[in-house]
Amino acid sequence: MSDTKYPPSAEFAANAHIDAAKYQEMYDASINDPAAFWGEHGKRIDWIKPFTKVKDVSFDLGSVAINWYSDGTLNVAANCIDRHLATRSDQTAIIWEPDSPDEDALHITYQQLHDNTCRMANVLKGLGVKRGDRVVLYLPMIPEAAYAMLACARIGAIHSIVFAGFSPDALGARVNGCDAKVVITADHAPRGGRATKLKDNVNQALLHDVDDVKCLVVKRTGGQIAWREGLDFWWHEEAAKVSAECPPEEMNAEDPLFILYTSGSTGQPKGVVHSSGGYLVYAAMTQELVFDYHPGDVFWCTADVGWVTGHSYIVYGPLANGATTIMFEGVPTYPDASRFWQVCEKHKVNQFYTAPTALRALMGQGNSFVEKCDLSDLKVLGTVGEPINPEAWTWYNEVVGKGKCPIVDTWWQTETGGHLMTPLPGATATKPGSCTTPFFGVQPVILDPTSGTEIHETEAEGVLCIKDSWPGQMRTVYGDHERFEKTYFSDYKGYYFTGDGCRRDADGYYWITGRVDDVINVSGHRMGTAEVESALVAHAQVAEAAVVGYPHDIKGQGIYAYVTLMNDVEPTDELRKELEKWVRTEIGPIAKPDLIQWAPGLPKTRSGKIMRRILRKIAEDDFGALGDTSTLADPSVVDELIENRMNRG
Ligand code: 6R9
Repeated sequence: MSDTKYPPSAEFAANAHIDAAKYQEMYDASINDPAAFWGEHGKRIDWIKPFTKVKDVSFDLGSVAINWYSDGTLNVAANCIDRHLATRSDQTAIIWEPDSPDEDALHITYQQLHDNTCRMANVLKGLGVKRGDRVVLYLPMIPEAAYAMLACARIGAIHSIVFAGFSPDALGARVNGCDAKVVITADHAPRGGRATKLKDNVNQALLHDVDDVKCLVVKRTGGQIAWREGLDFWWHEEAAKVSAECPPEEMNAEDPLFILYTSGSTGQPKGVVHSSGGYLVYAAMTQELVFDYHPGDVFWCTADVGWVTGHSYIVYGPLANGATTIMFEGVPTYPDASRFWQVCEKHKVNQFYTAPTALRALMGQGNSFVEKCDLSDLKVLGTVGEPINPEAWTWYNEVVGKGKCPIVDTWWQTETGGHLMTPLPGATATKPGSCTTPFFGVQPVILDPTSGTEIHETEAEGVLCIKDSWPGQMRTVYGDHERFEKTYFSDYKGYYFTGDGCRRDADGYYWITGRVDDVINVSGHRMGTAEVESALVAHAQVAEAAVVGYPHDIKGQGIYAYVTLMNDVEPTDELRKELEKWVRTEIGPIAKPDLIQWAPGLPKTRSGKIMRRILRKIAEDDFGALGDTSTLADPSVVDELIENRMNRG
């Protein structure tokens, strides 16, 4: 880990929203009087009925309740669209860049965004969607995804986006899980030159017990699809029948804006619920200050709207600020490894926000792909999703940013709604690999994992918790508040538990060391090992499975599965391929195991608990120090597993 510091240039700091002195002053104010601080910043957005209460929060187990601005009313879509129309109706809100560079980009103005969102809202109403109903979005990265999100917000419906890379089964579980009224999808989703048959996936998902769910279909490619007469509707046909005006519903600040499923350490993914008021204040404020966004800038977050990063930093944050935001349908390496940089040049991107896994993949292709593009408009570079290794950081800084663009390494989670720890580009001297210091109002604490007590020394290492609430915090797990309390507030009483391990250095800088639970981070995407295991054991020939992460050059972590087969089943390469395919169809391509090791036995304690610590060590090819194995029921299985390990060097 490097301790070299990279301070912002004096010129950058002078023109930034926040410099070092201002950061300190505002941070102190945010901690000393949170109600006054957030009361002031709550005014960033427009309220129909202004709030009088700012914060009403309890982290006490049994009565966890998180409320911000709770007597205020607003409409999120009106904040992201209508309030800009007087001054920016002709300004581009969304630049859509298609998968193939041969297809034209679209520039969608705020007025067009208004009209299309209203049409979508009216179509949804026509399909019977009412305030409080759930709508599932299963869409490519196309403008209709933003219209659909904002249309739900406009009529007070709750959206739940399912990443288009998820399988029909995963989609079905999420449609069922929130009892959705309508699914919005597209015929096919082009990505990296290949097309996913989204509508067919929806049909398969709805074969279960929700086959009366209506489906609104966007025509993206005109590809072949199976139609369910009476249940399926073309977006372009319905849009032509409705008005481009739809009055925004007056919503309470605490009314849910969306549900987003995310992986945890146990069981199936949980539906993270975000609020309307607090979430929007927090997304808007972080988008402006963390990226030092100024009016007229072009902002590009390369995430997919299926992840929280896309929610907060493609749609809600930028649009609440009246920004120009890019929505990119493709992948970084198609048609070749210069795609990102060509898009930056073409649209004169000022702030660019991506994931370390993408940077590592592109770095491996050599500098020429970057150097042939004009990146002179770039001002700020951001990363998110996993710790960034200093090599990738340095490459990003020197080759992409030419040493003149501050890098903001933003640490946050689906649960947090927006950035919690991050540099501010005009204020913070960065260190490669550190997410540096907390955002306003955020109080990170490091706890001793065994005693659960707070470590007060500056230099510390342990589990990362947050002491008090911030407006963007998730409010509950959809339909299961008890699970919310148990997951985040029960291990360390009185704190929000992040699930991450963390080190604080002598300068008070924070370094995320990775998950301390059974969640692995594959290419910046969260995967519960339990989910992959339950997919594997659902296969008729699998008796038992244990899944762990291991270091992977590009993905950060790869998925390593130990599989015990049923008696009499031959372990063959064919079966290995079949299991890989099985997991792809059960969950989706991102869950496919990278390595599958046949395990005649798994190391278990006498009480039957799988000793994952040992499996992790073997998967890491670091079995010299396995620690105490004396509690194992049968220590000999370990030698067998080491002997046949799949990751060698
Ligand atoms: C936004 C997002 C959250 C988990 C989080 C942590 C890891 C995210 C990071 C980072 C180190 C960063 N993580 N950003 N680790 N440095 N800058 O990624 O949300 O998908 O919920 O993942 O990702 O482990 O706990 P989500």
